[in-house]
Amino acid sequence: MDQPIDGGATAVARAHSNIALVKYWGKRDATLNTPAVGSISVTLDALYTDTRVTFVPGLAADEFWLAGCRGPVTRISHVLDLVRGHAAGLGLPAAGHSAIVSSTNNFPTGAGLASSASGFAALAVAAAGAAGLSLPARELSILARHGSGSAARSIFGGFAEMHAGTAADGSDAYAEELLDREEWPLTVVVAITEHGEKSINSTIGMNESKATSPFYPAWLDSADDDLDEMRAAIRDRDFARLGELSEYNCLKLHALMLTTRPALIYWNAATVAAMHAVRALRAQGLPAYFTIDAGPQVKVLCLPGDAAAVQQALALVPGVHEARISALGPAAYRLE
Ligand code: 2P0
Repeated sequence: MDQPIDGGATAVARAHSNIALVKYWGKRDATLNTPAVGSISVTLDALYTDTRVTFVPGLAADEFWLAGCRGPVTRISHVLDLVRGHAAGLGLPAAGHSAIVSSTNNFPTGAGLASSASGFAALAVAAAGAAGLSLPARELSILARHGSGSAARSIFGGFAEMHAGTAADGSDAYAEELLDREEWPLTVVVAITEHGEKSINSTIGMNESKATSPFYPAWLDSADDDLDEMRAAIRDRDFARLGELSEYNCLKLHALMLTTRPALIYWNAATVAAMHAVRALRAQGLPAYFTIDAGPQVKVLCLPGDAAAVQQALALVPGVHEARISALGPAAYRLE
């Protein structure tokens, strides 16, 4: 990380990426960035973002640096504006200052590995800290949601549920922890099939699905059933039920994407080959289940004792560059 800038109020935070088992796609309110459906995810230990925020007196405008390169600042300034609003209410000096935000990811950015989830969760924690605010996790989750819907879940470790909410001001659209990672230590093996950035970002993609896919109403209607069943699978520690439902919900999301106009095809040949490899493992008696987000990477859920076998099988799939094993991760936290 860069050195702190003298005279500014600084905080550094780390937040881990997450993978949804029951997925978010579609917005209830685009301005508040509230989701149309709830979601349930696991936080990943192996993938994280570190973010430093410094409020600098006299700085003309917010700046965002990702791995040392200047990045787009609009969404970041939106989250910083909310932090400045909280700070103004308490008479804190950050209320009147622009900020320098610098981030690094330990994984490929914008390629379906949820860098916006870890990124905006780390931003929420670091910006609140740098401003001198002490916000409860629920408020941090709402703050992160304004940056990116999936980021609301990355405030928490282990298993987290995001509530779609119904309130007009978005105050009940937050995530909370369902289970600590120690309570059910599952493993996720991440097969990386492409390092480049994805072609259509999630925000645009989900708005197009809502506007054009005939499957969108069915996606909304069936979400609560999946959430209920996933909560029960987690409560009962029923891995087969969790895995089967994760695959089903993932394929339902991709059916929605494929029937969007123009079609959202996030898979490549290696993505499909990896899905078949997971099903072949299962046919041999090894319980492993895939899930895929808005990108070509395949995340495979398995029990910790099977992780090495799953990694080996995925590494043999043509087009898989790397298969990375991850335990479940912790909640977002300050690094100092
Ligand atoms: C999820 N995804 O639940 C789903 C599964 C991708 C596929 O949340 O517009 O980047 O910033 O709120 O959070 C990706 O959407 O979208 C996402 P915005 P975000 O993880």
